[in-house]
Formats: sequence, structure tokens, C-alpha cells
Amino acid sequence: MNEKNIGGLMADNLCYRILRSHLVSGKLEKGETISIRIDQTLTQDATGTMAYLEFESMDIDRVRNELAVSYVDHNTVQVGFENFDDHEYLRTVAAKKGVVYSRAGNGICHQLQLENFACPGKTLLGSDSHTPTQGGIGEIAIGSGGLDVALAMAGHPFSLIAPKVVGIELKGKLRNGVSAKDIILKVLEKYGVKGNVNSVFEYYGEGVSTLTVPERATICNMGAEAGVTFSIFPSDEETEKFLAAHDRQDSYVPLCAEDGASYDETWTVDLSTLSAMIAMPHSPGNVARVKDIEGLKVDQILIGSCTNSSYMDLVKVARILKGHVVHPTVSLGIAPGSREVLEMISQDGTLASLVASGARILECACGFCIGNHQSPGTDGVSLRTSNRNFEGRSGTKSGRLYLCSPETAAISAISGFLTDPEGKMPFDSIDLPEHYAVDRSMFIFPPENSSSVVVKRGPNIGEPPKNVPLKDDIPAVVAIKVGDKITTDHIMPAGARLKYRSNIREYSKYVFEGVDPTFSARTLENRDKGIGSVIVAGYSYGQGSSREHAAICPMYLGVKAIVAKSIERIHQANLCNFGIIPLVFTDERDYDRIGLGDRLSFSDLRRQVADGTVVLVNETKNESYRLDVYATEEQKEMLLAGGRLNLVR
Ligand code: MIC
Ligand code: SF4
Repeated sequence: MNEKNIGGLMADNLCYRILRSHLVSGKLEKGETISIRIDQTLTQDATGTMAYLEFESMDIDRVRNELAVSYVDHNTVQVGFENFDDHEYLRTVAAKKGVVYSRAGNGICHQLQLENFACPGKTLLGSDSHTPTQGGIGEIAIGSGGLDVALAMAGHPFSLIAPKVVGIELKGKLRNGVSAKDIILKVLEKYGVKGNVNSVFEYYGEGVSTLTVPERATICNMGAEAGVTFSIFPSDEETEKFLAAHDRQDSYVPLCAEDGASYDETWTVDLSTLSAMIAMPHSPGNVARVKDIEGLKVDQILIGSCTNSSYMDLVKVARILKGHVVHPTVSLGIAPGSREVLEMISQDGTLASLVASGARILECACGFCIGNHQSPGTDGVSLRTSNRNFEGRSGTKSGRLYLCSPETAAISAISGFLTDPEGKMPFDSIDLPEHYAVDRSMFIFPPENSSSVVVKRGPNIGEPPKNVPLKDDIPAVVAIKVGDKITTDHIMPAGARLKYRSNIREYSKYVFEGVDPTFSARTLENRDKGIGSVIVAGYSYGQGSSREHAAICPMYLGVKAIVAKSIERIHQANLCNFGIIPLVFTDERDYDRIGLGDRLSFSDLRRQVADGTVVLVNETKNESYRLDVYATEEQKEMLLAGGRLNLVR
């Protein structure tokens, strides 16, 4: 596609084509702040309760966007009353406000959205960082915090930076044993998990037609790990086949880049030379070839998550396992992505074959992926087809998580050791069904008239927290100093703590639990003495999840600013939404000078934030640092107001 740059024609690539058709304001040029119309929204239960509480606080009768879906997939273990209470709130508030509700057991939001609602050429905003999965069908799908989704449901446009478009050309065809997961791991090996803020990946080239929609979805899903705003594939005959097989032929539109379109950067992946890849602990960017670490003893294997839980993935696994029983020292768990997948594998004998091989069949939900269950043992090696292997995410701090394809996972389940699947598969490709077991009976569609619906609120359902307008002078202290790549799992653990998502006061007790368990109590004490807290961090602070709790709970504890070398996109937006100032060192060497416990002071802060540069005085060291306010003009207004809710109410 490089040659298409010749002549510098102003043709749009696919990304800019869709952005242009949804543009509400701003100049559609790389780096400019733009706003776009959002057609569809999605929430899941762990972020959804807060999003609907925020939506309710806007006092709007009914959602105003084309389609809003509320999924229940994260918190389905239901130890204690909290999760069920949350589900009841979500079910009733959905009916009240005109939202489609997907009941627990129906499956994982991204798999379900792909099967039932995603449309080429539309825009989707979801309160989950893997929302970009729908790029596999040619939709612009963006992950954000719950408040942004609540605003999109209220009909507000969504603001973003017009992205840099990285064109990834796929050529050739994958070899036996190598699959879509290996493509995205290769992309992560090249682009890493930091430094891709405000970029997108657009796939093109002859190799695209060799990949099915679920495979393309796998690739777009893990673009989130690179930190890109979204990833996208063209919509072509494969897309049409997939939609038709789901009785959704009407949603099909062919879409690709315009002739002569160019990219800001291009890179080519030759699928025919690609090997099976693996991400090693503790980052999806820590990638190697499977053959380089083959032979590693494995204790647990988990197949599923929104990355690799499609019908095709599970059929492959069953075909590999057929005639074998899982190795005696390995526990194999399989979570189908949706009820459609589960129904289909039950109908065609795949499920029986998986059970015969000794697989433990888990619920169609996020489950293990978010550390809700299936934690590995002490120092355990867990091979997973999911997308995140952050330290502690599994629920076992010393657990070592490796991310790989279903092929690698299944063949290793037989041997008990990490095994390279290349050339060893008993199939070359799996034919997708011409018709899927479409069954939308676990979706509850909202009534036309919801005046008689009563929203149920159990004791776990709190209030959306408020902040106060920014003060001019703030005495503060460095409450924690962390290194690079601090994830939202470090800041706001999920797993066993997930049930407090609707209860900010309770959830706040666990901020940085695994990093420094004293953080919460110390900051709360400072807050009550009128002293603000500051978090000092290295590169790529806040990567991973879209959970706005990683901003709301620190806000509740009195955190006033993050001072970092760089901050990831979704987390930065969440900080602004809740009035925590995202600050970036002008001189990165200042990171080494500032220390835990240093007494700080901000003064004339409102003017400085509006101007975009803040001088932070370190009273302990008797020095000061220049910091850039990492926020757009619109976000600076939110910061001054003490968060976005104060502006929209
Ligand atoms: C994740 O994979 O980390 C999650 C759990 O799906 C999160 C959402 C959440 O924290 O609720 C995400 O990806 O945004
Ligand atoms: Fe659920 Fe895991 Fe996907 Fe997040 S990454 S949506 S926890 S399956």
C-alpha cells in the first residue's frame, strides 16, 4: 500500500472514512481533537453499575443513541449478595432507560456483540477496554470509562484525538498450527505495550481474506494491549458470510480504504513465515516464539476469554484433544464465549469430545480471565488463551501466566509441557458453519413504555461519587512512587474485590492493595487532615482496563494529581472525568529526584491548569518541577470543575 502514497492523494483510509462519516466537530487531521457520533454503546456489569448510576444522575428518561446493550459477564461467581444485587439493578435500570439487557450466562460481551449487534461502518463506545474486538467486523469500536459511555447514551458525541494510522499489511497464508493469536502477538512484539497512544491499527492486504471474522476479532481484541485507540479490518465477503450466518445479512456493507489512501506508517506481516508465539510473564508485550521456550512444565491451561472462545477456537481444541486425556499434572478449563458457542458445540458433539478428554467446562463468562476463579497454585505456570497476564491478575501473586493460541494450549494440555503446535495439527483449517445456532432469548429487550418499571437498588448500590471544583492552593504529599507500566489491575484489583464495584467507599480500601497495602489508610488519613495525595509514576501509567474505578477510588481517597512520565489513553480520560490532574514531567530526570513521602505544594493551580503548565514545589527537597497538564482544552474545563459530572448535571 506504500505505493498508494504516490501523489499524496487525499483519499481516506478505512479508519478516517468511518471517522469522517461520524464527525461532529473538529478538524479531521492527525493530532487534532475531534468529536464523533456514537451509534452503539455497550457496558458490562463490572463497569456498568457505575455507568448507569452516572446516566441516571443526568436525569434523562431514555437512552438516545441507536443501540445500548448492558451485559452481565464479569461478576458471575456470586459469592455473597453483592453480585446478584448488581445484576438486579442492571436488569431493572436497563428496562427503565431503554437498554437491551444480556442476562448472566448469555456469554462474554465482546463475543455476543460480534454475533448479534456489531455492524460494519458504525461506531461503538464500550466501558471495557476490549471493545475494539468489533473492529473485526469493520466497526470503529472504542473502549472508554463508564462516564463517557453514559454521556454517549445521553446522545453526547465522544471526543478523541484524530489518530495516527498504522497500516498493517497481511500477506500470504498462515501455516498449519499457526493462527490469529500468533499474528497479534507478533504485532505486540513489534509495537509493545506502550508508546502507541492515539494510534490505531488498520489491517489490509491479500492476507485479510484468509482470515474469518472471529479470527479478525481476536486480532483487534488484543490491539488493546498495545494501547491503540482501536483496530480495524475491512468488511468483505468473509464479513458478509459471518453476518448472513447470524441472520444479519441486512447489516452488511462492503468497506475498505479508498483508492489511493495512505497510512502514517506501514508494516508487513508475511503470514506464511509466522511461527507460534507466546507472551511471557508479566506482560502481553513480553513476546517470544513458542519454540524458544518449548518444554516449559505447565500446571494449568485455560481456554476462553473474549480473545479466543469462538466456535472455531473450541472445535480446533476438541480436534487436537480427540483420543487423548489431559496430562495428569495439568488442569484444563474451557469457557465458551457465548451460549451460541456452547449450544453449537453441544449439538455437534464437540462438547462431549472435550469432556471425554478431561476438560473442565466453565461458565460462558470472563471468569478466570479477570481472576474471578481458577487461580493457579503457588508459582504455578498457567497457559491461557486470554489477553492479559499482568502480575497478580489471576489471583495468585506468584502465578506465572503465558498467553498463547488455542492450538498451543490444546497440544500442551496433552503433553504437560509447552509444545510448539506448528505442523502438528490434525487439520489445515476449520470450516465455519453456514448458519450459527442463533438464539437471542437471553437478551431482554426494553419495553416501549417503562413508566411502571421500578429500579431495584440493593445495599451494595451506592451513589456516583462527586468531586469539588479545583482549589488554587493544595498542600500534598507523595503517597506512592511506582515504576513503569503500572496497570489498572495494580491500581484497582479485580478478582475477589470485584464485588465492590458499585460501592466506592468499600472498594477504595483496596487501592494499590498488591503494591502497598497501607496506601488506602494513609491517603484517607491525609485527606481527613486536608492534605492531598500525589501518585508518582514512570512510563505508561494506567495501562490495561477501562475501569474508571482506578480514578474514582483514588479521587475518593483524596488523590489530587498523577505525576508520571506518560499516562495511557483511557486512564487519562478517566482521571480528567473525575477531576484528578494528569501531569507529565517536562524533564523526566525529575522522576528520580522526587521521593515517597516528600511534602509538596501546588499554588495558583486553577490558572496553571488552564495554561497547561504546573510548577510543583517539593518542600522536602527544596526544589520545584515543571509539569505539563496532559489534557485537552475540554478536559481542562473538567479539571477546573472537579470532574465532568459537575459540568453536565
Ligand atoms: C479487563 O479485561 O481488565 C476487564 C475486566 O474487562 C476491564 C474492565 C473492568 O475492569 O471492569 C477492561 O478491560 O476494561
Ligand atoms: Fe472479560 Fe477477560 Fe475479556 Fe476483560 S479481557 S472482557 S475480563 S474476558
